[in-house]
Amino acid sequence: MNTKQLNETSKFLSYVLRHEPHAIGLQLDSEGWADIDSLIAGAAKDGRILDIALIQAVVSSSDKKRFTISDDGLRIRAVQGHSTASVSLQHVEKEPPEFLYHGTATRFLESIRQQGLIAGSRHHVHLSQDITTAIAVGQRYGKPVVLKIEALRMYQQGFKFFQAENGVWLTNHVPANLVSEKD
Ligand code: HQG
Repeated sequence: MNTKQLNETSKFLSYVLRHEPHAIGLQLDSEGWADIDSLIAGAAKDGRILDIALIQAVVSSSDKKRFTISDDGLRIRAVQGHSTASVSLQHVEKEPPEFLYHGTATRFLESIRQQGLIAGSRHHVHLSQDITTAIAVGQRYGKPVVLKIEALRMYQQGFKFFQAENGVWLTNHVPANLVSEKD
């Protein structure tokens, strides 16, 4: 198992477990769980050979702990990042720290200044507690810029915050007046 194979499989798992389970005829329950045998069978029909050892290696090597396997070893899910309507994961609601960060690309700034942060196709806006993560996230779309969110103030105003199992912070929308560019 090499890094390339792990990365490609991780991308494939993100695709079917977060966005398009139907692409391989896979059913996810409302908490995002998929049966691992069905995942392997569906992937095989699509010409992608997976086995449990490869899946376990992807789960344990994921830098962001993107996936978890159930205690009985039979099911797998992505812990956040979904866009598919078949999943409505009940994340733990939590009081956030004073500030959270969001990495984006400079070309989105004008629109963010007007609309605030919106979830787009995913179910939530994704925020991180550290700036390094935010820079890496922003870099995926162009020249990165880190935005500082007044998370605790939002919470005190009644906005809900959730934390996924892997530590990623989630909220539904961040109003423009509580976002500033981190200097
Ligand atoms: C931007 C990765 C214009 C937003 C990361 C982002 C994350 C706006 C893009 C996870 C906007 C959406 C999610 C507005 C937000 N106008 N653009 N009003 N509001 N945007 O990929 O947060 O590696 O859906 O800034 O670590 O970038 O996949 O969200 O640039 O946790 O596990 O719209 O994906 O995790 O892009 O990334 P995305 P994201 P994984």
